[in-house]
Amino acid sequence: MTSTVGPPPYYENHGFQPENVYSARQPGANPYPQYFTTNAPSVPSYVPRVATYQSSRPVAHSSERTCASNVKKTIVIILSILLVICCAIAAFFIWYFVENRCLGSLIECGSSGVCMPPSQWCDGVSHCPNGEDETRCVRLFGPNFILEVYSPVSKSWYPVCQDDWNDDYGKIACKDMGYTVDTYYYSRGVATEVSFKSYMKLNTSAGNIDLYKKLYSSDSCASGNVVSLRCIECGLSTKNMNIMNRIVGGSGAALGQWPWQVSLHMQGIHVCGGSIITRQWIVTAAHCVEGRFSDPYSWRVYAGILNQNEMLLRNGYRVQQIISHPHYDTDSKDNDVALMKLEIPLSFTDTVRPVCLPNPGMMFQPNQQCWISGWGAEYQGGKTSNNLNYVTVPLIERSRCNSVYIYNGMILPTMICAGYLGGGIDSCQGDSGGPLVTNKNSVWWLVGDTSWGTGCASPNRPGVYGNMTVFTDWIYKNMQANR
Ligand code: 4AZ
Repeated sequence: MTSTVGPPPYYENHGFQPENVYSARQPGANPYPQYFTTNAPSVPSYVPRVATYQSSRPVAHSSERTCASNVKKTIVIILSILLVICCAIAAFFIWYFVENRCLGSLIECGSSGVCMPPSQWCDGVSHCPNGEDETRCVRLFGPNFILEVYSPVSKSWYPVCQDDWNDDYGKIACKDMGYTVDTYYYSRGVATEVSFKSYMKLNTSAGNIDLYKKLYSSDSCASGNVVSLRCIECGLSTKNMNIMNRIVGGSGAALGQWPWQVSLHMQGIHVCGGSIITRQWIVTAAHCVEGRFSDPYSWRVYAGILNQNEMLLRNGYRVQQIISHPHYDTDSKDNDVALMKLEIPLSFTDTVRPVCLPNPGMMFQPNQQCWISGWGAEYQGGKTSNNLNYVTVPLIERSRCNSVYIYNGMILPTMICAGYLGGGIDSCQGDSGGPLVTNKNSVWWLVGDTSWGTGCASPNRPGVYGNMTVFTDWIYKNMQANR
């Protein structure tokens, strides 16, 4: 990591965006295909008849000829416009039926072509070939981890009312997000800052049925409290540091300061960084596990150690599985994120702890500072560092980072820029895959994973990080499917 300071940016967390947000969907768009009514007026097939010149007709006066020719012209223009409109309508219908394979209000299971009625989504019974109908029903919203349940019928998320809620339900919801019960932290009622129009409430008289079948939407919540759910005690750094601390050249991390930071080794050499998100799952960059680096058995993961020399004396954790983002693109570095599953779960201590994945609805403030850490080179072209370094970097607005004099349109929605346009402080070779974190509400959040940049710490060439917000849904789904 190379390290000198600049103006704060504004970054909005657009949230847990279901399915393929990284490819085509715009933030805030409905995640499910919309039903399009087919009762549009039918368009008559219209064959234009253009009068041809007849030599037997009497020769018209010059003014009559001009008038007739003007009428003809107008007819031709109107017919051309009609033809263009018909083509556009036909093209739209072709596009619509290719893109949306499910008729009516049916919802497609991923991109499988299998269609399900909304009533079968989130009902506790898996109907889709890959269980998509039961894996996206819960999410945690905002910095207070408010539990929300998705209603496929109204196509919106509702907060869960605390009335009659208990830890057993909390554990079920956590399992549905891919967490294991052993890390379950708490379910607690919190007063709502904004008053919600509707809630999801528990029907306790419904008997011993599935959680989602017990939930119903209601306009009231007697306690006025909604469920705040923590599936894992994440984002806690035991090292009480002065968060304005800054190290020129980015050196000097203390043990326990960045307890989620891991070093990923291949054949005894540090290759990339990563972040602990659960006992068994590490988030890193897809470009770290490409090609000959894709074999899980050749990797070792080191957690809770600051010094690379010390790692060589230890065994490290074996990797059981590597899941690279299916839409990762080597050239553009689009979707540069991957998951590593450890063979043996980590034991959490003061120096080995998970970072929190960002929840949708988190607004990163204009002055929000972030931190990067890693064993990367201390200058462009240098060798990796023996000690863990860290430095503070501000986020840079995507539009600014995409300007002609910075990255000229190369910053995709799956990426975030952070650093200083003046240069001097940055991540560098060997920091890849490692964390870009921020502290909000006394919790550390994983904002991004170190991905790329032109050189290191050069002016107008800030670091580029994977935008973790758009990956959280993919991460939860994969943890859930590979438990
Ligand atoms: C790398 O190759 C790398 N300056 C990481 C970060 C940056 C450049 C390169 C950003 O791992």
